[in-house]
Amino acid sequence: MKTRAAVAHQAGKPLTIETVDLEGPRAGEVLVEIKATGVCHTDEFTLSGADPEGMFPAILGHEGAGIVVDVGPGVTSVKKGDHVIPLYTPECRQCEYCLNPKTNLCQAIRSTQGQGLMPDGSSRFSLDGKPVLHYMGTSTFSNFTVLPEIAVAKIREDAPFDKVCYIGCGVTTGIGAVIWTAKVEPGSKVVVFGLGGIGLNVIQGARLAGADMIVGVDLNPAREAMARKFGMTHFVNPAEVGGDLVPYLVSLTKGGADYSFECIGNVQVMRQALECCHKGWGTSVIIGVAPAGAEISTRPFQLVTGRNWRGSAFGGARGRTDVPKIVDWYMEGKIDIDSLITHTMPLEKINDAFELMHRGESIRSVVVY
Ligand code: NAD
Ligand code: AHE
Ligand code: ZN
Repeated sequence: MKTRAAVAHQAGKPLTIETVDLEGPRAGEVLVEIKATGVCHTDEFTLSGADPEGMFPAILGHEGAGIVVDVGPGVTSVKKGDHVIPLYTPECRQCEYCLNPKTNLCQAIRSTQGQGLMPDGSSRFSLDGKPVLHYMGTSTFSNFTVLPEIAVAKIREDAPFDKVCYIGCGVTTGIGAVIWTAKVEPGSKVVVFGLGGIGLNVIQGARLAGADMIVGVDLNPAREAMARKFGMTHFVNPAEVGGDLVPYLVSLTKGGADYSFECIGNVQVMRQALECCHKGWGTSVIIGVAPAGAEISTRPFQLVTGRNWRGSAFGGARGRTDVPKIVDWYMEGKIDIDSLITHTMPLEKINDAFELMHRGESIRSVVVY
């Protein structure tokens, strides 16, 4: 079949809207009509050329929602007409990782996914007879996409696609990092670095977890109002702190953060996020994705004296199990998604979403097909 898609032909160049060829689903795969997709900073990261796994031409996008329109042989867990959210972290429920409660990082299809291919090693997308690569196993910047059955979460049918698509990455990543990765306890002091599409969801998660103090750190003063609405109690703009940010935050939190979260992808900030944690027990969670070649550093003494450094992918969520629950939380009014979706646009205007992000004007842009 033919499908409209935004194609990334080259790093650093705008996406181009094209009609591409899409092969139907093979065994264990499903064809999904994407109804809406968010644009995450990770899409911009890969498009910029900073992703060591970035390959072109590809169809980016990993924060979608849609409807199953066809299934390949052997598919049993979803059927035509089901509403689904694509999962860049699948859940096969069989691999060594899925069977270990300590991780959500299903590895069943990770190696082919990282090469922009379906699990059988081929691409379903092509243009003028030449293959176009998948991205993060999802390629939601295409109106129709093919996914492995283990990479879709079935969701309730009354959930609006143009809102719950954000659960496909940002919402789950931010809230999940608080409740599943860090397991923040009531009364905690939390510091969040970067108040964009992820950091604001960390703030929302910290409020849900019952944190007492939620400090937000961002260079963009326009982030303060939205962050306060989501539960931030103190705002810090590093550009306005005279001197070193770390002692400032340690003093503000009266000894250091119980938990900090880096939601930017900046290795210098990652160090600050670790070092502002409380001696003896503070835990810092890296969520931000850093460019190829970047490395983190700190004095090992920071860890010897009880600070913990960890990371979180997709908020520690097991997609097929946890994503439908988060959709329920949204539908029950327990979490806010609507306020964070600051812009919507048709696929033809998708490059505007990247411009708005660069200018710091959007929290989340959502493309509606
Ligand atoms: P975003 O662009 O919406 O937000 C980033 C925020 O950081 C902005 O508000 C910006 O003003 C702020 N910022 C930039 N530099 C700063 C600095 N030096 N100090 C303080 N604030 C600064 O991006 P996003 O969509 O929220 O994504 C954030 C990061 O999380 C990205 O690196 C993205 O790739 C990553 N991410 C990771 C996962 C995961 O599973 N680990 C999932 C989604 C996104
Ligand atoms: N490809 C990059 C790393 C990108 C990365 O860390 N991706 C996150 C999700 S970001 C979503 O917005 C993730 O889940 N990583 C786990 C995984 O297995 O990819 C690189 O550095 O090579
Ligand atoms: Zn993302």
